[in-house]
Amino acid sequence: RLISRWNSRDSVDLPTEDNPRILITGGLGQLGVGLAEILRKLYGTENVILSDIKKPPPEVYRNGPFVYADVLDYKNLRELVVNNRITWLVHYSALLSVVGEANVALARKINITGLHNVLDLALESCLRLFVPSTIGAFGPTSPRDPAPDLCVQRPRTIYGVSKVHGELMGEYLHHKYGLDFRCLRYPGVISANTQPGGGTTDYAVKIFHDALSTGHHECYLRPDTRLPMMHIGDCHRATVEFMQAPECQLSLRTYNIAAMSFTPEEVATEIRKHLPHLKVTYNPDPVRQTIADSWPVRFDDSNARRDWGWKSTFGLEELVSDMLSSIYEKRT
Ligand code: AKB
Repeated sequence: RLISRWNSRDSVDLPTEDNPRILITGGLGQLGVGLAEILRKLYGTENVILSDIKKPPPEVYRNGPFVYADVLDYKNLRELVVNNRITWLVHYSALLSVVGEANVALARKINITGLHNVLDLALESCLRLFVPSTIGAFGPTSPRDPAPDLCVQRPRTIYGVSKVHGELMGEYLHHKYGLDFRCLRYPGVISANTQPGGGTTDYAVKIFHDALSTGHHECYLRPDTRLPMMHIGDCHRATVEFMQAPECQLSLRTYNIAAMSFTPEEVATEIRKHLPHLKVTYNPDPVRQTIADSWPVRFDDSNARRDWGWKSTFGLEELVSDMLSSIYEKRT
């Protein structure tokens, strides 16, 4: 019996370049569950492991493997990578801009110490490592319209500082030791089924829910605050296409990706084409307004377009009709 069990290991599918085994950290945030669903369709349900420190809702357990993973616990992470033959790691654990400012010590721990664990593990285990960065990695002295891939980056939030640190550490380890580090700077991501957790761009999700429930949205930003935004479908597609891109196509390791830029007033006007009674009042919050004013109003993503063929599909019009119909369907 022992021998036959041993022999049967010959048929174990080992991960290959085209058949990765993927671990997603911080999987219960805005992006993890949706990305896992796409990756599972491409690479097989059992080959994509979602992880977090929280207990997920039952459907997450039903849809595929879910495990506990604490990015501050190196041994726990290493055990997961070794036992599951992981080859790609998508590192979504992070505190966003607003919660980060409210708890700088915790943001430093999760966003910097946690990232160091993931970088060390990726290097040790030869993983392809994806770490998202953000418009928040730019600051008031960066070019704002548009912000190019390479320019001055002096962010004024712990979130931004930790993301620039991540970009630089990943690129350093790539150049020094060949770590396959891949990083995209995401705009504000807009999704119907998942909530963002404590960011400056969160109003752009809440306004849709408010439009369909009470018909009134109180916005914490000024009506003319323009920020880069993206539909979650484009964000997931960019992430998957970038992870699949052959290394020889990448002239950079950190790319901006863009889709659209709008102000609260512009998105409200577009929503009113469907729901004319939407009322928006403005009560700017000093913390969030100062953060938003320090960020770019537009991204230059020409390098991503040239190197690995990035192209967004949702503009403001498509985003608004998709968000309204998806939220409406869920409510009825
Ligand atoms: C935030 O607002 O903090 C995030 C981001 C733009 O990175 N959504």
